[in-house]
Amino acid sequence: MPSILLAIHGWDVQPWMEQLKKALPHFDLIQMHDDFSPDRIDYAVAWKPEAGYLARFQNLKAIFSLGAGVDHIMHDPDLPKVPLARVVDPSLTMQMTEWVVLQVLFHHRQMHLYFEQQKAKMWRDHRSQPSAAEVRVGVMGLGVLGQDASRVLRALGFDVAGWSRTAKTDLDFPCYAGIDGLDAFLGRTDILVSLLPLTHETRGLLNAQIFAKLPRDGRLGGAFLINAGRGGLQVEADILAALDRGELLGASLDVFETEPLPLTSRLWSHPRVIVTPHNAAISQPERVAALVASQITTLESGGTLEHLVDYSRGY
Ligand code: NDP
Ligand code: OXD
Repeated sequence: MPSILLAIHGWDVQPWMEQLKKALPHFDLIQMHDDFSPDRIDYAVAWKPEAGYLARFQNLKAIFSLGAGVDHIMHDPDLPKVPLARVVDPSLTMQMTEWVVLQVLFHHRQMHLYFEQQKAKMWRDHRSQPSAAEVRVGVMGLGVLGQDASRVLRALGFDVAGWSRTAKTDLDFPCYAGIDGLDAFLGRTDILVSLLPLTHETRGLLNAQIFAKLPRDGRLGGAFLINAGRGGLQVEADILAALDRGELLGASLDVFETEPLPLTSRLWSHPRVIVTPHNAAISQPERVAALVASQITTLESGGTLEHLVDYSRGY
């Protein structure tokens, strides 16, 4: 009977155990604290495993990230180089699109201002509201999540462009690629949305130099940052400084350099920052366990895995 190890930190293991048992009734499910021989393990399902932990399983055939991102696994220098698959789930994608659209609309419709006014019982229409078509949204990362968010933002009428590592020729909106395309992309972006993976190339990318290149003369009167990729993409001190200088007029952040966001962070109380607790799109055990089960069943019957991570790219 093949064995699956649940290498899960920071999440409740029980729902994963229950759903995997349901989806793979003929597999042995093993938890980290169980007494077992490492040679027995065929597969690992993982969320934030400790560095070095997976190296002891000599007969591992594949690792399944329980999230769409894999930086929480890839950071391990001793990671066994077996196929690593990640989550691609239409329901998770839709959750992320909802979150991104909510944040874009929040800034587009100047909701900070109206929340403040409501507190003061003030009835005041500030200035004409630009139409979505007048607002330039720039989506960094045109993968599964970035493309879906772009699709819905475009359906709402926003003037969307995208940026990715490699050039895209099959998308029907302006796309920029690589470092060479970055300045032109930023120069036409009022609302910057980051849906990038965290890799050695993207770490710290959302920094002061980038914010300084965002236009201040757009119809919203300045630029906004929205990041749901990973906290390691952003330099939080630079975000706060850019907000203080007016280079950024607002920010929506779901991910942080340190999670949970420390109580001492000024981001918590900044009047122009929206903080959500890394829950823009959550992996649901009942859905993700079924996807993992289908991948394992395919592999066991001689097929190939989908949604594999490219170790050389880091995502
Ligand atoms: P994909 O792998 O499908 O897409 C990644 C995109 O980023 C691709 O378009 C890729 O370019 C681009 N990219 C990667 N490196 C670079 C670079 N150096 N410069 C420019 N572009 C780059 O990932 P997903 O869309 O599925 O997910 C994106 C991230 O979202 C995840 O890695 C995870 O960190 C985060 N996430 C956050 C969640 C949350 O709740 N906050 C939930 C789920 C995911 P190319 O197209 O050329 O390959
Ligand atoms: C993910 C996440 O990567 O939840 O799926 O952040």
